[in-house]
Amino acid sequence: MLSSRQSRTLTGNVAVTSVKPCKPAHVRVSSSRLGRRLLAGAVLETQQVRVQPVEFNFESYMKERASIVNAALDESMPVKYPEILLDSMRYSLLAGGKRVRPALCLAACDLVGGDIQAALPTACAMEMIHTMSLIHDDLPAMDNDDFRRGRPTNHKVYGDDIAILSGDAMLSYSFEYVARATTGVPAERIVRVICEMGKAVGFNGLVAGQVVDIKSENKEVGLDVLQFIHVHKTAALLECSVVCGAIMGGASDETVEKLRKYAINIGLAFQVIDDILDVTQTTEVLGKTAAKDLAVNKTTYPKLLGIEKSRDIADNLIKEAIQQLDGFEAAKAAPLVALAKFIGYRQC
Ligand code: GRG
Repeated sequence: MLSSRQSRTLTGNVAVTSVKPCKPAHVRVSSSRLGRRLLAGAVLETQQVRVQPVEFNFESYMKERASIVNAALDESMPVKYPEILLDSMRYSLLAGGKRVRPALCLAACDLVGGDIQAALPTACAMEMIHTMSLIHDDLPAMDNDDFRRGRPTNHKVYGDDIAILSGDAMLSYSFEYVARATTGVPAERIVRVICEMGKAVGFNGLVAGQVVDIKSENKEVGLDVLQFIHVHKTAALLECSVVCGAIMGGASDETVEKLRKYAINIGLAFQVIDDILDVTQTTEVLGKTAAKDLAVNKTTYPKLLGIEKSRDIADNLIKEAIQQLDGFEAAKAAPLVALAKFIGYRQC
């Protein structure tokens, strides 16, 4: 469903429609509506979860982290022969996006006392895996979408063949990049991270979630199946981002598992909110086609439970996530608290 403010452009010989990109986190966090919700959340959580309030500028934090990650991503993938492949990979990887997964990865490393440089290649790898999953998700054989991050999808510009292959190349490169570009970290941590990445992507993670999602289209599915889809398709990579950041930062096993619980909660909340935004936001705000779930008759949280109940579930998941941070020094936990609240109250 396209909004009237979209403009028509021509890419190659394919007529496409461009929309304004979904603005990065830092732009929207300070909007007054979200600001009020964040404030309300902070009061609630300080009463119930005992995380002490601290001064924290989320907007400038995300801006700084996104610029570190964007520079590293740009450098990680220079244009070379065959140019069409690297152009296609860079087209999607450097197209913006909120950079939530790399931010979580670096914040977890920070929280456990690590140097963020130790986790930077892993943070970039999270964005590579996320981006390749979006490229494949948008293909005609899957969700068949024309817009992503406010511009025509990869296959609309480069064709299905190159989009498939650039996703494949980006996935394999994410593993190579962690192994090759991580410095000053014991090899054992790197192996653990690569193992977590494999688990998050494959038949225990994104691919499993996507398969069940596709096979559930046009079927009546219950909350258990829907939760399986969300936990695997979306939460797995958010979990991987947090856990791998903590491992690279040298966290104890106990801390890694505490942060895993935080991440699974925000991961599930992320997709519940995504379901709500699909029916409450416009294509222009989302930077991707709105009301898509309705159009293809997908089961979602709002469809099963209604928007208000879905909103309550997301609120509780965010609250439970923040509870896992109880016991950490408040100033150090502030970025992960703010990221959880952002995920729970985002508008795109
Ligand atoms: C082989 C890894 C691999 C994947 C293939 C296609 C597929 C299997 C899985 C689909 C995974 C998918 C697209 C899940 C949706 C996750 C989601 C809610 C994406 C939106 O994330 P945002 O809002 O997007 O962070 P930006 O653009 O801001 O980065």
